[in-house]
Amino acid sequence: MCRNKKLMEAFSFFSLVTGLYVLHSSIALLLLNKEVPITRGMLYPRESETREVHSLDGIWNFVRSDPDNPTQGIRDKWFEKDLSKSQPTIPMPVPASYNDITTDNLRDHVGTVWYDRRFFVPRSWRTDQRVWLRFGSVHYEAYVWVNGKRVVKHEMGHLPFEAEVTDVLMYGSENRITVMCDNALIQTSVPQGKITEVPNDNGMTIVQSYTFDFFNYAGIHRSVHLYTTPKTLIEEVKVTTNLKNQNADGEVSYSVSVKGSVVNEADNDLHIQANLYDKEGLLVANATSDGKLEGELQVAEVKPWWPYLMHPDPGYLYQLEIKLLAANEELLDVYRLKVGLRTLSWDQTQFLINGKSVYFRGFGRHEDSDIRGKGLDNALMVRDFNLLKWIGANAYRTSHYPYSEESMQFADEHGIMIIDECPSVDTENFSQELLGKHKSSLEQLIHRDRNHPSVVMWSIANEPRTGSLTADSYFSLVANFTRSLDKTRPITAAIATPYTKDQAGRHLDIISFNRYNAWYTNTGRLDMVTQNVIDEAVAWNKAYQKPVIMSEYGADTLEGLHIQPAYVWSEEFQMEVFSRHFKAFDELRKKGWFIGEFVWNFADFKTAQSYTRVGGNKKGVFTRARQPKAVAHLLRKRYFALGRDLDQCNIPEDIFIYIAEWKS
Ligand code: GCB
Repeated sequence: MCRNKKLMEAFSFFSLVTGLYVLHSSIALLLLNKEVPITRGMLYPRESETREVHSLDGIWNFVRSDPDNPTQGIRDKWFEKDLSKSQPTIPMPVPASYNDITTDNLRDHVGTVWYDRRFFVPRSWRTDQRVWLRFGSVHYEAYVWVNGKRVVKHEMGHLPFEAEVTDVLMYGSENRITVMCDNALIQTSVPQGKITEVPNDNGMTIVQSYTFDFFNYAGIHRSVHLYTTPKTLIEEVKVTTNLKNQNADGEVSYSVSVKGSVVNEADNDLHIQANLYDKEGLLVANATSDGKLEGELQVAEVKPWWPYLMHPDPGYLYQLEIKLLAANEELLDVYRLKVGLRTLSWDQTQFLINGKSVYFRGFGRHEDSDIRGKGLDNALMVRDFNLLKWIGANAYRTSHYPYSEESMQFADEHGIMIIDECPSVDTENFSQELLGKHKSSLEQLIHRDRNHPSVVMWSIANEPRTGSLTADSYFSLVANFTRSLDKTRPITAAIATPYTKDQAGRHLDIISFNRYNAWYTNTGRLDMVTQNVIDEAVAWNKAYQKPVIMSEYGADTLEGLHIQPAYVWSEEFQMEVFSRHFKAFDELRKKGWFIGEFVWNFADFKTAQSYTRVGGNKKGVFTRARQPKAVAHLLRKRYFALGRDLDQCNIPEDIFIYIAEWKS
């Protein structure tokens, strides 16, 4: 009797919880489509006859705030004088994450840190021009002062921000820049995290948690520049391209916005002279626009931008020169940028570039390396592109945030296609405030990257929790907002929610799914990979009738660990997991709508501490030091074999080593 009562109680509690869950997922939170701030300016700093660029990279002074008193520096106005006058400072490289630089535990610091340095501004800069201060990225939130005056505040890592500092600088003299950076992630930041206060051996302490696995590196991650522009300047350039007559002719449409014009827009006599040069520096097209500051350039016998291995001359770039001229033809400002001419299109089964169907062979990646963390490092970037080309990849996804502008330019040059992802990871607890920030991250990303030929798709999230009705309306708003900013590229998101529960796929143009067969599901069961991958891809396609990509698969692998027969964490296991996926992909390719495979991950990377990680996430095909694991050689054979079969590329001579003369 008593036992039965307990059972009844347990049952009714269970029904209550289930009921609440069902209620929660069937009532969508009402989300409104509110405006988000629109980014202005922010052209990548480039020198020209009207512009100078000065780098502030180097060794800065650094202070870690007391985690229990993160706002002390603001209250005590540390920005009013050199930091060293308020606190003992340590040297800190810029750009770099601060976490792995010192030998004490700065790594796990939560809250604010401070940077400052002095810099000289030449007397010549005083004359009739503007000076701008631009950060490539500070993670996560940044407050910036120049000579004690606050000039800008920016929230969101991995994206640039700038401020005009003309009036706060002292010319012909030394100046001071102070930056406060806060790495705290909360439920309404992008990405999300949680801050809790928990007891430790000394009382209470602040703990940062987050659901994604990559380490929350922080600091001034990319270069800091000062640059000058004329008073009336080219503020923005937007470029779209098109190919015509079976790719024989090309068209570049440009539109420019100008800041600081003295006359009002309507009777403005400013105009744009646009010149397009080929790689040899020959002028191939030019146009002079009227007061609308926009126009088209027609390019005969165009050399289209092609992805690596899809054409013998991939990544062909022209140089677009934009000259802003006054009514009397006086040259006011000049800005130059590289432009690749290509078309993108997609339908229910395929994605095409220049009219040719694309099969993506790529990677999910991270900006991550020893010591620097997520700090920009040109040596690492160039090494990574060498490895991408060596292995025959034609694409990567900027999992799980925007990568450096320098790497986007490099991808343009080398013909590597990019699925450009905003910093929304494991998105959950959908709220109006989060929606605003998420949209803003996409707005900033698209503003920054819209002119890159390498960017072929936007990824609006990684593994969002898309099982609820709120997710349905949330992603409908995010996807439509993205489309309103750029109609020329398709939209995807890397989804891990089972297709039976997913509410976001219908809002996408291309379905990407992440799944770890034989790793997180059916661990060690190599016999449970191929059919599961086929079945899941087929089900996604059936559910939405859209092209499908497998955007993540893989297995953690400790380089040098060999176990035969294959066993989890060994090099043999990683190779077998890959090969079972290859088999599934080849079956899927025959179906006509499966358009790409992306390994997780390009290289091993650092994670938060966890008992599932030995020194970080080891699913890399390359080690963190960028050396190949055994699987890299296998993948290289596959990627080149696909390149040969699909795009008739040449196979590198060293790819098949001599073994023996085969007798048939
Ligand atoms: C995933 C995530 C990725 C992780 C990966 C893993 O699904 O998208 O960020 O690193 O799994 O290895 O757990």
